[in-house]
Formats: sequence, C-alpha cells, structure tokens
Amino acid sequence: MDPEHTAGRPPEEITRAALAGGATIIQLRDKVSDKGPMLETVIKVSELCKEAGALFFMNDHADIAVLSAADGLHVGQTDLPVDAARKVLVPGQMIGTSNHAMQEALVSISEQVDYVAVGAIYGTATKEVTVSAGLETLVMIRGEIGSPIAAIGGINASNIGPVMAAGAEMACVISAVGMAADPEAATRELVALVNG
Ligand code: TZP
Ligand code: MG
Repeated sequence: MDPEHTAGRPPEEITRAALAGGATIIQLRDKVSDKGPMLETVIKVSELCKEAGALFFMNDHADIAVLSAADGLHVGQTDLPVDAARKVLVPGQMIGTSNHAMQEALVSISEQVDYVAVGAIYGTATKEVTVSAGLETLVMIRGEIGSPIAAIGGINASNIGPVMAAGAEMACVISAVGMAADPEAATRELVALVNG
C-alpha cells in the first residue's frame, strides 16, 4: 500500500479491497506524509488487517510499527540496521529486509530476519531502482537460503508465474493492485495465480 500509487483513492479503500480480494499481508509504504498524519492512516490500515486476519507490516519507521501494533517492520539497506530496529520494536514483532544481491541476502540471514525481500525482479515505474535484481538473483538466493522470500518489483498477473516458480513464498505488488481499476478483482486474480 503506497498512498502515492492509488490513482487518487484513499489508502484505506485500497487496503479494504486488497483484503477482500484475499491479500494475506499488507505493507504500508509512505514516502511523503509527515509522521502525524501517517500514523493515523497506519493505525486504520493495521486495524483493517487485524479484522481480516492478515498481517500488517510498516515500511521504514520502527516507531510507527510499534505505535500501530504492526506485526512487523520492513527495512531497506539504508534504513535503520536490523539490530538497531530490534531495539525499538517490541517482542514478537517481525522484521524483514530489502535485498538486491546475494551478499545482501546473506547478511540479512546472518541477522536472522523473518523474511528476505528480493527486488526489483522486473522493471517498475513505482520506485527509482538503482540496482535491479532480476529473476536470476531470485533463483540464486532461493538456492542458498531457506527463509521465506518476498519478491518485489514490476510483478503483475502476466508475469507472476515465473516468480512463484522460482520459489518465492510471497509476491509483493504496489501498482498491480493500487492502480487497478478494480483493486479487489486484481488481488483476487493474483492470489489465484499464487495459489494455483
Ligand atoms: N522495491 C523494489 S521495486 C519496488 C520497491 C518498493 C516497487 C514495486 O512497485 P510495483 O508497482 O509493484 O512495481
Ligand atoms: Mg525503506
């Protein structure tokens, strides 16, 4: 859930639609809001996830992950280091990292993260990507690690097949749902492809 990629619709609306369509994890990624207004939205999104029995992850901000009772925090390579973020999180909260290459993934594993995100798998207009991982990196990392892998970047219904075939446990999408004319139907289609 990225409020910049909702085609003008409120984050809560996209969240409800994604949950109704069968999404099992929502991550909120807000690169523009001040933390006050951000917290209000995050708490709503976190509550919607709890009601639906889905997990909620906060991106970037350990303090907001705690304040919204998130299930976990997602950090990138230049965000708070994993050990520092853990000092802010409360017991039971999970942590996952963004990884672009094998070496980063191995460091993440040594930090005992709960999942390893790998991207960008495909080209994306949602984020300025400096290092592209590609499917090859996903396959390589899958061969080396047993922890859950979340694939991200340019994934949609037409190209999710190879991502799951490469052994990712999770596929993360922003625009394929957030920008869809019918986000609930778009999610349902992706979930069917993941489970099929
Ligand atoms: N990290 C790597 S690619 C990406 C992020 C946050 C953007 C994913 O967005 P989309 O629209 O699913 O390509
Ligand atoms: Mg980040």
